[in-house]
Amino acid sequence: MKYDIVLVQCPMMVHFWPSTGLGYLCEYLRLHDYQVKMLDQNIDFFHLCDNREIYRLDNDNTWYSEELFAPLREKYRGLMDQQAQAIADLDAPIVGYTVSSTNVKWTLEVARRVRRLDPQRLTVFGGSEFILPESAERYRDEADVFVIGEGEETLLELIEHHHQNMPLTGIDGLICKNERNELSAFTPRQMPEDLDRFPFPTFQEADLSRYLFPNVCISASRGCIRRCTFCSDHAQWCTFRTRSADHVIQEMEYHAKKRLSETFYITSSLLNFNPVWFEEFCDKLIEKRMNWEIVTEMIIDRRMTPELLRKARQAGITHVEYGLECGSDKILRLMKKGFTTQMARENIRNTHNAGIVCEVNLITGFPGEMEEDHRATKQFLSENAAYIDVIKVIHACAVLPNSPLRRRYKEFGIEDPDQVLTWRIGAENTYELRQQRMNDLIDHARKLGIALAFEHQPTGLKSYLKPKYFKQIMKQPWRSYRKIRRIMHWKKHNRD
Ligand code: B12
Ligand code: SF4
Repeated sequence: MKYDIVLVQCPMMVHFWPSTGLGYLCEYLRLHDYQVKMLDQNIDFFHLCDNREIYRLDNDNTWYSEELFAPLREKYRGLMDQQAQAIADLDAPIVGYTVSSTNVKWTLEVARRVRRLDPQRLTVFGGSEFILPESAERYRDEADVFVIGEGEETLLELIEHHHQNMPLTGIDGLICKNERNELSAFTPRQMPEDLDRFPFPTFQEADLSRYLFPNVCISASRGCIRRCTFCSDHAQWCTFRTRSADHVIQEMEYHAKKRLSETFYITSSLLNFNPVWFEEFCDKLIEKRMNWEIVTEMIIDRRMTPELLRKARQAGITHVEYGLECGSDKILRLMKKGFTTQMARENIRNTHNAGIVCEVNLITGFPGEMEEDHRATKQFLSENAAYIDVIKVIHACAVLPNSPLRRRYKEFGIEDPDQVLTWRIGAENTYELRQQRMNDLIDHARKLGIALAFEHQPTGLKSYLKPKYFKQIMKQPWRSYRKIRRIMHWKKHNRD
């Protein structure tokens, strides 16, 4: 069979669902009558690798660090050859790879081999490693074309140009190279306002039973309405756009029918970006009486009234994750979180009281955090322990590339901003101190009997959740709720 493009995902990416990003690209190209082949070499590898431990989110450092990755490269040399051959055997003039920080090393190995096997193929890189045009410079010798940011329209135009033997220069959102290996100038693409114009991923050719979770990961919007200083979400998507409630529900209906599963993970950074949209979404779900269970992320917002949260529960939202970050109003202001501790207190209590499992994320050592701010966070946890069901992740503050914290590091007094984890502000804020505060919060939460899912250590995420229970929660979130405290290694200590 002849294809217009083959889209590849190399290891290591989560094995929970097929790639949402590639799903969108496939669907959009098919809508325009192109023949697309999606190759998930990540899930193939997951099923044949003899050490599943490397797939735990805790072990993500294996994939970042050259020292840890080198033995894998050696061990799986033969497999990489086979994967490259499988791509080269397909009759497709373009090979597109989805590249993220965790699969970049393996992708480079496979892409180099494919180029050696057939130098005529056009190699295209896109994905979360290509949020900003600077990434093209870093990987300039590894691909012919780099798609920066949202991929649907840029990739479509690229294929059209390639088909007609037209030059690729001048396509917005893309960087290509000339004969002298120089990178073309970059013009960002104007993002379409209406996200419903992109058909949702159907993964029609994928064997969904090979993935860990019984349903797909649904993306309800792109970007964020907030601009928290430590976050890089805004750099990736620039504008905030949302799909209609009907379009999201259609996707759920499609997959519920196909997979006979009623559980969904909706990721969009925030599902309650607009309470009017959110209420309409809940009303429509209640009307449908689908009995679905939804795990999602939301922002703390004063407009989330107890009534609206009760409606959310009625609509099937069983788990909500909030980026609480800390319990100090001064630090929340510096982070530009857009809420106060008072609002957080109300949202958290109302969420729990509505019968929704309330999860929070915490960050220690944000620039400016003093001992009294750290104490305020502990105080917040003490006062709200009965309503915080799970602390999902505790992070020592990281300076993420592309975040405002990285761009404006001088304003924050950060001395070595390229050290994502180990940056410092003199002796006042060091990695050791941030970790010390993280461990102190962990001890404090333990005494309060609040369950903890992950903590972020230098070796990566440390999980308190055994994978089999994680799977169980995703399968039946609400029914597993009562087991959560037993599942986590921590037991209730001091609570009533
Ligand atoms: C949901 C999510 C998750 C989910 C899983 C998502 C999934 N579908 O499997 C969970 C919670 C499991 C997760 C885990 C992790 N995540 Co995550 N996650 C996200 C989040 C919030 C949304 C991703 C998403 O679904 N987007 C929607 C789809 C439509 O967008 P997309 O995948 O980017 O694809 C578009 C473009 O990138 C482009 N594109 C993609 N591929 C290709 C390929 C080609 C050829 C072309 C042309 C274009 C193209 O076109 C697509 C359509 O427009 C993003 C942040 C964000 N808001 O985007 C972070 C994000 C992707 N995660 C990130 C990280 C670091 C992680 C972890 C490593 C964290 C950790 N330490 O454990 C893990 C491991 C992830 C992995 N590699 O497998 C980083 C990646 C950074 C990087 N440089 O790669 C991000 C960007 C967050 C951040 N700003 O730090 N994550
Ligand atoms: S941390 Fe969350 S709320 Fe803040 S900008 Fe990032 S995605 Fe949005």
